[in-house]
Amino acid sequence: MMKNSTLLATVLGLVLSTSVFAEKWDMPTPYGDGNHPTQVAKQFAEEVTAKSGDKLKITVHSGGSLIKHPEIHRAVKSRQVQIGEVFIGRLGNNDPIFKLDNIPFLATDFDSAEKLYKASKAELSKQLAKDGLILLYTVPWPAQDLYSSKPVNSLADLKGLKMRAYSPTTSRLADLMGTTPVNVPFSDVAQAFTTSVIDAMITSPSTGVNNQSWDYISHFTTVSAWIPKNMVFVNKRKFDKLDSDTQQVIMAAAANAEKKGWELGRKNGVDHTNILREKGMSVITPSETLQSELREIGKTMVNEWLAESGATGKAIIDNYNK
Ligand code: PCA
Repeated sequence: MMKNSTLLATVLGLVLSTSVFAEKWDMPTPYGDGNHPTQVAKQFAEEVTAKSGDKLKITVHSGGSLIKHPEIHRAVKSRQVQIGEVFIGRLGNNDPIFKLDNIPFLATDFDSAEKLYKASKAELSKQLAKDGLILLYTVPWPAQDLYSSKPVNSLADLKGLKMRAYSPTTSRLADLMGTTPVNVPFSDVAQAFTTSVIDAMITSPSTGVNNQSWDYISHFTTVSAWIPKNMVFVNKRKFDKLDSDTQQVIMAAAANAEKKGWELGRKNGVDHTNILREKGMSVITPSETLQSELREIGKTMVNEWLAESGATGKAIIDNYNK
C-alpha cells in the first residue's frame, strides 16, 4: 500500500508532468538548428513559455520536421498550426511585397536593409492580414554572395551554368545573369553540388558554413547582392483568443527576437565569411566589371518590380529613398 507521502508525491508529479499550460502551440520553422533564425525562434518560444505564467507553451519544430517549408504559410493560415516561420521571398508569387525581399542591389548593407524593412513593413503586415496572419518579427540573413567553382570576373564566366534559385525573384535573377535557375531547398544544397544539379549559388556565408561548402565549392565572391529575411507570423484568430497579458508577452518577446535576429544577421556575415576563408575557400572582392553588370541587373529588377507592384510599390521605394 502506498504511504500518504508517496501518494502525494505521485499526484504532484503527475500534475507537474502533464503540466498546466492552458494553450500549447506548435511553431514550424524551415531551417535547422544550426541556423540563426531557428536559434532566435527557440529563444522566442522559451521567453513566451517562461513569461506567460503557464498559460502558453510554444514548441519549435525546426528544419521542416513538422511541416515542410512550402507548406508552412498555408498551415498557419488554415490553423493547422498556430504560428510559423517562412523565408519571405518564397511567397513572391502571392504578392509583390514578398518579392521585394529578394530584389538584388537595392539594399545591400544592413543599414539600408533596415530602412527598406521600415519602408515596407506596413504593406507586408497588410498582405499577411489578408490571410488572417499577424507579423511578429523578422530575422535577416547576412548579405547574399556568389559561390562558384572558378573565379568569376564577369557574367560571361557564369554563362550557361546552373544556378540555385530559392524564390521566384532569384529565378528571374538567374535568367538575367545568363544562367539556368534550378530550385534547390537549403537542405539539398550539398548534394545538388556534388551531383552537378547546380554549379553556382547566391546565398549567405552562413548557409555555406552550415552546409560545409568548402567540401564541394572553391570560390566565394562577396557581391553583397541583397539581405533577405525570414518572418514569423501567428494566426490572428488564435492570437485573439489569448488574454491580453499573454498577447503582450508574445509581442514583447517578438520585439526581443527581432532585435536579436538583426544583431545576429550582421555579426554572422562577418564571422561566417572568416570561417569560409579559414576553411580554404577563396574569398574574392568582385571586379568592377562584375559589379557594374550586376548593378545593371539590379536596376532592371527594381523597374520590373515597380511595374508589377504599381502605386504601392512606388510609395515604398520613394519612402526608402527619402
Ligand atoms: N540562406 C537561406 C536563405 C537565405 C540564406 O542566406 C538559403 O540559402 O536557403
